[in-house]
Amino acid sequence: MTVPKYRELAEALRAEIVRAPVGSPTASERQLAEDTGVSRMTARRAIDELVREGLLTRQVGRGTFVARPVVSVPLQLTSFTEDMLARGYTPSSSVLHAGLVPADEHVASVFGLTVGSDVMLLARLRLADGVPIAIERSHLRARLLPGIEGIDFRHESLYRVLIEEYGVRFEAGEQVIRSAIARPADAETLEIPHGSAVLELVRTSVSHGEVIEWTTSTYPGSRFELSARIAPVT
Ligand code: 16G
Repeated sequence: MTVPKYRELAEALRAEIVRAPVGSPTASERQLAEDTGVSRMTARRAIDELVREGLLTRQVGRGTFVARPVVSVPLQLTSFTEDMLARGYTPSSSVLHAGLVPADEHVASVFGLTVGSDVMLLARLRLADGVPIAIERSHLRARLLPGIEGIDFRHESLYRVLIEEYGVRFEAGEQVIRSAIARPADAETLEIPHGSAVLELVRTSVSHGEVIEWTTSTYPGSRFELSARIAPVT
């Protein structure tokens, strides 16, 4: 079965759009047709498709713009892998750092350990359909997770490993959400312009009354949004 030309073009554009800041203008039909050597009709149909998907928005007399963050996740104690799969994206990771490190004062106080105790530091770039979505820096209580420093997290979900290899299931968690400006190195890893706004989510997860995970996730503000169910005060 052959893929219609406009679909192919829409696919190529989708990859560019998810990397572009919300609100930025996209090429006009005419420009797109010229640049890619397709007919204006094909260019129009490709843009129509992306407008239908909600990735682009048309503003009469002004042009077409990148519409909204691509990934929306609920505020729940779920994993990146689960969140992305539930939204139809293919998750993947690249490991930036994995190994035991001595707890500094802050980390020690989060885990209730003495300064200098071994904790596992796992830093990963998380991607959805190959697009960088977050940098996650996880500190883990190494003493309860023997051998975790030897696990290859390129193709593994941390939460799956915790449940299946160590029997650790989280019963509670706390999440702090704050805005920040991307550190220059993070901006490069996330492929966003220097000085971009990011969301930082700091999660502390507890199992059997002990903090097991303390993770800071840094998301580009342009590619990500959070949603939460709100309930009336009882
Ligand atoms: C989520 C969690 C993060 C956790 C990760 C595990 C937030 C803000 N953070 O990204 O704390 O370490 O999932 O994902 O939601 P994984 O099981 O796919 O490795």
